[in-house]
Amino acid sequence: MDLFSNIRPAVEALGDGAFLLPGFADSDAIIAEITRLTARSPFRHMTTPGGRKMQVAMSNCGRYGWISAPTGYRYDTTDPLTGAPWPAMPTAFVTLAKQAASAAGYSGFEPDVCLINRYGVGTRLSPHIDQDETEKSWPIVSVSVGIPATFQLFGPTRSGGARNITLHDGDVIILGGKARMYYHGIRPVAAATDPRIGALRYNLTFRRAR
Ligand code: MD3
Ligand code: FE
Repeated sequence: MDLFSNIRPAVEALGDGAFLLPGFADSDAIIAEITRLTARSPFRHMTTPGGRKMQVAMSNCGRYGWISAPTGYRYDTTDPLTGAPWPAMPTAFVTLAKQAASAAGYSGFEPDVCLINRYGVGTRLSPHIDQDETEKSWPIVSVSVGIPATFQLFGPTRSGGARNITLHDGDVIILGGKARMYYHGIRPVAAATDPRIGALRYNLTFRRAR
């Protein structure tokens, strides 16, 4: 313990390379950026390779965007909805992701993707592993905004059951190490209201795709 512990962010180790930074992010500024970014590349419900529409509405910013399509999952520099490149990643987003990664012990993180997820009440994200990135050794940095959600963190398989972690407005989690390849999902979002955005939750995931 030193005299400066009060100005260091709280870092809660969740085990296996996962960390929680409660309230680390300035969600007011993030909401303003999401509004601006999604005026250019709007939220849309992507179709899975199995032919189902995803409940989560998505967009991206950065050099690459994550896309689900009937032909499969991929990262692409072009937004298939607009035919244009994804909007550039705001410098404030890059700084936030780098600082969060550093606080969790992952220095040198340079994200080239920011996937922007939008959840309404009842929206869920089924357990999955994020494995479409060429470079899988970098962590993923996740930022939650708006109404809370229950995040489920399984292990390398779904059979061992999950830890339930409530993610609140401004919370950041960093998934590195072994946890980077763990199954995870979001439980159906419970009814709640955020004074700025209403009954919505946004999540940013900063990734290194290539
Ligand atoms: C654990 N998003 O976009 S973020 C996703 O809240 C995704 O929108 C959720 O899962 C959301 O792929 C959860 C937290 C997260 C992100 C990546 C992970 C947890 C992770 C990668 C490995 C393990
Ligand atoms: Fe994921």
